[in-house]
Amino acid sequence: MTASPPETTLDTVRTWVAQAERLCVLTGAGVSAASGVPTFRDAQTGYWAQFRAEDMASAAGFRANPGRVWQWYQHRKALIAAVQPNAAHHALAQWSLQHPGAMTLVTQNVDGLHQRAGSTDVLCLHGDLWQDRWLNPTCPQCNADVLTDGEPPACPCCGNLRRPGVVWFGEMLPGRVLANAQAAAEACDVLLVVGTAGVVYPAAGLAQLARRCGRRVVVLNTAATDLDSVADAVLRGPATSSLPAVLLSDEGEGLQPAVWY
Ligand code: BV8
Repeated sequence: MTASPPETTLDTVRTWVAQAERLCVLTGAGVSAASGVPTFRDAQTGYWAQFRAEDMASAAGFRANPGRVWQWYQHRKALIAAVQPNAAHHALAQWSLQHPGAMTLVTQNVDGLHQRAGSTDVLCLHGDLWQDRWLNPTCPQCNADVLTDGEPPACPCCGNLRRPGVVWFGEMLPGRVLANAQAAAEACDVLLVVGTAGVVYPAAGLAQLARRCGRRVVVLNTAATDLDSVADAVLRGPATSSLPAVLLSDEGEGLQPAVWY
């Protein structure tokens, strides 16, 4: 894709969004980066650097070492509890308020920052870091309010472990959530793909699906992604700049874009 004058691409995308009756937005870890939440593949810092995220974010990894995986999620929860949503989260929530029912927000993120910024009805493809659930089928005494104090906590009667309420690699996504996300990608006028490397499926497949249905696809990212080739336009820059510039008409005036092409 040849570079075009910054104002052309950005203004074109703004026009597409302004004319859209239905907007679908797919977000990834890059949207939370400016809040201080390491992106999924950067999340391995310090002690955790010795582990691969894919090994930690899997049922096999958890069963192999429940304590270590449980502590990794406790580490991430503590980190996320200490940060705030950023301008990207707020721009999405504000646009949705200004255009009731016109946005379907689909996220791969499990941090809950979209919801803390005020977004509602968020389709969480990969679950929720703040919701735990049982690892195995429950016994009659399994009660989330009556747990051992181990890491992970367990049912004192049958030993069933609590596990993070996220979707691990190799696990199916929640069927209704995925179906609703796919329907939104098929039916939208514009799909914004923001802050995701586009390598994790079936989430990344939403971009191809929208494209196959003749929908406008725009990728907003600080770096090249696997989905750039599917996009009608690519806005290169941080989501804290690009989303307000695209969504909020009074934003971006005189904005010095990183590069929009
Ligand atoms: C499934 C929750 C059916 C956990 C996550 C072999 C066996 C089994 C499955 C597979 C297999 N091979 C392939 C698969 C499919 C697999 C997959 O896609 N693997 C990939 C790695 C190849 N998918 C699955 O397993 C899914 N389930 O397919 O079920 C099945 C079942 C059995 C067997 C076969 C199939 C389940 C996937 C869900 C995994 N769970 N999260 C947790 O968080 O702990 S995924 C995890 O990655 C996060 O949710 C994260 O959001 C997501 C995607 O990553 P990104 O969001 O893209 O983040 P990343 O760090 O990669 O990139 C950040 C981007 O932001 C970058 O592009 C960067 O440039 C940009 N950026 C940075 N800063 C900014 C920015 N952009 C804008 N502004 C900034 N400031």
